[in-house]
Amino acid sequence: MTTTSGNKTAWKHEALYTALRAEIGEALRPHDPLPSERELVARFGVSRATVRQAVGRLEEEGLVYRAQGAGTFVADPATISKSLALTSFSEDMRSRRLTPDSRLLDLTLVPAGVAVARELSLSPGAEVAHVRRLRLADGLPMCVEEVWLPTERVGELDAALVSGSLYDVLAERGVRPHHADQVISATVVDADQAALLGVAAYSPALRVDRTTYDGTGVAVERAESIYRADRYDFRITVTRRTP
Ligand code: 16G
Repeated sequence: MTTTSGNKTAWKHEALYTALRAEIGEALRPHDPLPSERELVARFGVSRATVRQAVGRLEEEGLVYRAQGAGTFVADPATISKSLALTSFSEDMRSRRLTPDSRLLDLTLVPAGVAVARELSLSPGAEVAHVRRLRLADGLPMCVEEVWLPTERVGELDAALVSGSLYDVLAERGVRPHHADQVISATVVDADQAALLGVAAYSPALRVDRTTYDGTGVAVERAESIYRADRYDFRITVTRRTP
């Protein structure tokens, strides 16, 4: 009994989700409002919970976005919305059904230097692997990413290892990014970044500086990512404090 009704609910969810995805791809344009919850309940003969589940899934996939008090709208597919969960570039892209890829621009062992050493709590002379990559989504350049990793904490890296997900490589070595301090700021791209990203020099970009820590609070990565502002944004849920 329970299984049959469970299956029925799952089937209704899938049918509604598929119908909405099709509608988003065909009839609706970016920033158009999605039909209201009540309308969807009536049209598809499903419960409110099913509607919320299907719309929630579309939101997770970045296909729609919610505006507080105004409703749910079709997202602009040219923009990737990044939540503030600690995820990797590869995870972000895959969750949006895009294929992540990288072009390695530099992989060298260098002394940390004063600025990186301060972030990673190392001595300035300590060895770090410097990895600079162009990150792509479905073949389109999305971001230029530079990371500095303390070799004494994460081990040696080679080109083959950083061609895929760096966080997967770290996980295989038992290094698990747990939390990070991030600063997001506005910037413009220089000539080199512009050529890599396929935009004009001085185009707007989002710069994200991240220091990543493992579960014990030890810094394992310093990263600086420059994202094309026309293809990327950050989504933050803010909650009002109750007195
Ligand atoms: C994200 C991280 C970056 C990390 C990379 C790993 C931000 C701002 N930066 O781009 O610090 O090195 O993911 O991605 O989120 P990967 O596992 O796909 O190589």
